[in-house]
Amino acid sequence: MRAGVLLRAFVPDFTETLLHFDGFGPESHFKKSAGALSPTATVPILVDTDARDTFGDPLTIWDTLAIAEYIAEYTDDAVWPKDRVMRAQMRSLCAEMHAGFHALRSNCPMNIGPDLSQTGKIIWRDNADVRANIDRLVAAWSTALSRSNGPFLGGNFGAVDAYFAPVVMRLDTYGLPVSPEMRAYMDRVIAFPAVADWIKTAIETAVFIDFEEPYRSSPDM
Ligand SMILES: N[C@@H](CCC(=O)N[C@@H](CS)C(=O)NCC(=O)O)C(=O)O
Repeated sequence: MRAGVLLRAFVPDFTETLLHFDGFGPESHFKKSAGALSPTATVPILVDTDARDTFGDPLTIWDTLAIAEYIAEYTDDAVWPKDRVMRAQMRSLCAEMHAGFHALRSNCPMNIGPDLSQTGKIIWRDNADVRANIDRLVAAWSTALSRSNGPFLGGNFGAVDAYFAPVVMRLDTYGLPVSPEMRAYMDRVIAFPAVADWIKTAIETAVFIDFEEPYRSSPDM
């Protein structure tokens, strides 16, 4: 989602290819397709067909943070705040999200579309680590919004908001308790055109994958 949102927000011309998660084993279509493009066989993968690597092959970038930085350089746009101090703070938040919030990410796998608020109530009740992750989000977002004056964490929509978009989706899908200030930020992220378009594509192309959906037995529930 993060790379897809960044491309939609900042790159006028790109093609998106969806690799369905049919499995993560070496024989899966996903692993074979991703492995043909990237040394880690994970997504996202950005291929810049206009740029060549040292072997003359199209340039491939296989990590979200590296993709965000590449888009920032390539577009010379406001992927990061112009202010150096603010830029360092937004980069810190991105790194924190990239490497942290494990309880929220593992207990609440991102799922666009279904209402999993009943599941969210049980997760909230039983999982102190998830509650601690959300406490940290309250502090992080509130501090960033008051420093930048909003409407997004670093002022204008940027890499840090794309980074937190999957977190916003988890809080929303699982109906986890958030402050009014967080809810207002979440609504602004969800309504931002690049995010709204990514969500629309996700819903249109959704396939039910049981091993990715621990809380549903079918697409209808
Ligand atoms: N460091 C990478 C992690 C990428 C990653 O783990 N992607 C997941 C999907 S969100 C994946 O491809 N998983 C397949 C697997 O682990 O085999 C990034 O954030 O870009």
